[in-house]
Amino acid sequence: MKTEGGSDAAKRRAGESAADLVVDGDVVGLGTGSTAAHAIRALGREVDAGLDVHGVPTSFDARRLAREAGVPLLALDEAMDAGGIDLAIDGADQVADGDLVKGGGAAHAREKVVDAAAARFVVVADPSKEADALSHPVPVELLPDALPTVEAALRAAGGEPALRTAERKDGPVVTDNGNLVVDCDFGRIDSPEALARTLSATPGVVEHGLFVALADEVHVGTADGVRVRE
Ligand code: ABF
Repeated sequence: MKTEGGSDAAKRRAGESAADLVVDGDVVGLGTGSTAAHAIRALGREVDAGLDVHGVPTSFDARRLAREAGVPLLALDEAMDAGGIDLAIDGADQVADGDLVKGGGAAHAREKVVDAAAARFVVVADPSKEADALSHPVPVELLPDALPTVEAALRAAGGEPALRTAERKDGPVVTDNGNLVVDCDFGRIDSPEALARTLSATPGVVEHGLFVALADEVHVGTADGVRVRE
């Protein structure tokens, strides 16, 4: 089976490789997307086999999948009270030198909160996500009323914003948080850190999809195995 952006077998190898890192008693951040979904299903099988683990979902979709897979869940505040998140496993739209573009699933605001809170953040990807430099359009979640001012700020920062629209109905994509998303094309991003600072400082921006220096390791599923980059 082929899925957009890479083979499902490679995504499965990456997801299962990251799930193998989980040990008894861990609290695990559960990412969004088809690669992280393989990790969630693998954790569900481990739970069936007796592993004591709790998940903290990064989205409505991750929560629903974890419930189906039988992974017990904690809310973020419960997880922090219980000692924090040991490991987060999450996908990416593009990976370059450990920096990421995320947000293809419009879940990057919660993903960043959970992934950044984790003691260890493991990215799962297939080779189609790897690049020498980030160039994927950057998803930007914003307050609906701020659309015109945020679009103007993004253009002033050298980007070309496009409001993300829903595939199955007329109108824009609405995030789990009730906000809009624009995908902003900046071309090749030579300084992700500087751009991340600019985006974070823009009034009305809730969160952007640049994850700079957050990942601890990247598990890339390949045709016959997994490459781990630290
Ligand atoms: C989420 O899902 C997003 O942050 C990222 O954009 C996307 C990756 O999806 P997939 O694993 O399906 O390619 O992690």
